[in-house]
Amino acid sequence: MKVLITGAAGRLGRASRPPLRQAGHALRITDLSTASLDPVAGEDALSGNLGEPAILERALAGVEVVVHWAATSNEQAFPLVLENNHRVLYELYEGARRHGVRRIVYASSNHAFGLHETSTRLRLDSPYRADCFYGLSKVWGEELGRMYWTKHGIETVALRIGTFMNLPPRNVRELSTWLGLEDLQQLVKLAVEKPGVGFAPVWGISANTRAWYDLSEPNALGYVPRQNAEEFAAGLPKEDAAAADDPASRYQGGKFVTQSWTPAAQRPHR
Ligand code: 15L
Repeated sequence: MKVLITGAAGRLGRASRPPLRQAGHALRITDLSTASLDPVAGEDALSGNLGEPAILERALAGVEVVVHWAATSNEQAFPLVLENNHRVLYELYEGARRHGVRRIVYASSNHAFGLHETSTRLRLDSPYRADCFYGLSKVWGEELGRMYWTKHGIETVALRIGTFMNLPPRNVRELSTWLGLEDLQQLVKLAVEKPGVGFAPVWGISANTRAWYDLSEPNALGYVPRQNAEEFAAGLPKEDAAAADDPASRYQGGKFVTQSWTPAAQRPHR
């Protein structure tokens, strides 16, 4: 299959390329012109910003499936999130219609759910609770995908990525959100290849003992994670006991929650 990978020079992009190449897919890889794509055999590289119509048209020509990692990937000033995660995503889906793309594998995020408390175990149909404008853009992106499936028959696999750093978990929160390299690679391959999924949300995390997600629930890809962050738990640096009322510990989004947060005493309603 001809597969376009956007954000192909980033952490997720780089890790996605080998399993898709090995499975025999022809890859077109794109990233901003400032990023090093380092293409190898089986990959054709295109540098540039997908927000520019000419680049988008070249990127999508002949493509059946898009794996879309390119985005603003954490909380930033709203105009930047609006440009990269809303407008460019809209252009990508409209481009997909023009070019007959069958499926978009979309990089959603745990931050679409980050204002759920850490005591909550989420199911695939749990309500969104974005923890910042970035998280909210991922809610919007998932709903965009669902709409294009119903109205235009373009499939979307929404990968709700937890924490993928291509490293062992670095703190207690990541014991819940961690996604290991092997699990990411089987997930991406399934997301590209599994036939007939329609609109399919999937938790992009490993089989973590402390997961905030109900992983016993079947998903459309048949993704069954095999790694578990818990095996690294003993080696983690000790963390000070968090204050019971610290919103970064109370809510799943952690520090994304408190980047902008009004203390109770300063709120118009308490
Ligand atoms: C995300 O969505 C971010 O893109 C990533 O940088 C991490 O911060 C991750 O979530 C996380 O929650 O650890």
